[in-house]
Amino acid sequence: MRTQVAIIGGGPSGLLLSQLLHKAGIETVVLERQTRDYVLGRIRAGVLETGFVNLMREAGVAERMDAEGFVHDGTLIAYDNEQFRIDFAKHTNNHVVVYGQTEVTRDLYNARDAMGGTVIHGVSDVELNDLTGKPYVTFTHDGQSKRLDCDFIAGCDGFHGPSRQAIPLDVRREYEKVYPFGWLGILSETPPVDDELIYANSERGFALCSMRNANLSRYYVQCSLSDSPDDWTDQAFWDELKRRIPEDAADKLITGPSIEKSIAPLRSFVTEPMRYGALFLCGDAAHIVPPTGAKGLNTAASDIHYLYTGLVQHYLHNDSNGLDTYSQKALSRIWKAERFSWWMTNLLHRFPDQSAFDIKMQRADLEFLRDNDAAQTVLAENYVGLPY
Ligand code: RFL
Ligand code: PHB
Repeated sequence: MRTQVAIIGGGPSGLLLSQLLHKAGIETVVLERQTRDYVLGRIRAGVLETGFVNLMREAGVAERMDAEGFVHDGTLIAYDNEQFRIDFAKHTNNHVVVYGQTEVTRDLYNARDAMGGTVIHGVSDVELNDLTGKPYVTFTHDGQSKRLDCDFIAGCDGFHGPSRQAIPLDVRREYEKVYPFGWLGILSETPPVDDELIYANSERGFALCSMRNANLSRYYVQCSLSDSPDDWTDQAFWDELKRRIPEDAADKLITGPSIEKSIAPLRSFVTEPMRYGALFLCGDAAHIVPPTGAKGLNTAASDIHYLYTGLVQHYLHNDSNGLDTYSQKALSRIWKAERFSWWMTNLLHRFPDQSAFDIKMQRADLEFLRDNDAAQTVLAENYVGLPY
């Protein structure tokens, strides 16, 4: 088999890249380890920056998102029993769109089917070969060994995939911070407690009220890394959430059975460089943020934007500049999203080793943010997404 761009991983990064390139007349083959149902069963991000929304439009897959996504012009920040609002519209003239990653992925799969794109599910033993010469990917499918020759490889295979590991250790540099807690999340078929998201700092730990649609809510509480979802009954979850959000929100919270419950660890991680020879890393394969700023999926999208424009320049205009500057441009934006997610995580969580002084600093940071327009602008600009 031969293609122009071999894409490893059929999550949102790989599918979006494949769809954009196909529309520009560039051939791709996507290799995905899991079944489609498995990929669609993963409940992850829910907040899209305008840059992501625009890429979905450019890819011709925005119809349902434009009809069903919710535009959010602001967000609520709560601490103790107080609450204030960051007005994105006022500070940035911009907004975010609430539309689940599951739906984004479903729309992308449907578009790939409609265009006859090649997505091969159930591959194993993926190996990346001859990255600085004539690149090719080998893998097993249906019990047979296969070889895919290509010009370029896009490593869109998430944090645990093989692409990042294919960059030699003497070239690769990794930066990591692991946080001493996780997020326990539940999905429930209940109306959201508010029209906007509530990020809450409480003395019992962080909580977040989010949503997917008018009758589907997503809630999180900071939990211990040693907890398992089975330790938490639905009732225990709702009781704990209510203790961490302002009283009026707790009073109007509508609870119900959870339809999904999981724990995600929190990590900041960046690998440099994001290009090695013919290999380009995108999304979680290259970097991870803690979910506090809703940046995971959105940083994946900015990588895809830079790689897609670089590949179009290369194939359609015989210009390699976009590919040559990919790593530098992508990383420059990634580090700012890393900083924002790290800052928001520090602002809103309780840390096991936090001193009384540290808690006062956090409180001062929150009060400054509540009272200061410039500080609110900084948060709003980062939250709606820095320009590409
Ligand atoms: P993905 O979504 O992990 O997709 C990678 C794909 O590669 C496949 N793969 C392989 N394919 C072939 N061969 C192999 N050897 C392979 N190894 C892996 C995988 O099966 C998968 O289909 O990465 P991508 O596309 O870069 O997208 C990134 C986003 O998924 C991610 O940034 C966000 O979901 C992060 N994230 C969240 N982000 C937010 O903005 N808000 C959230 O609330 C939020 N919650 C989360 C999250 C990530 C989580 N992870 C990674 C466990 C919750 C969780 C639990
Ligand atoms: C979500 O809805 O899953 C969500 C929203 C905002 C975040 C993280 C997760 O910061």
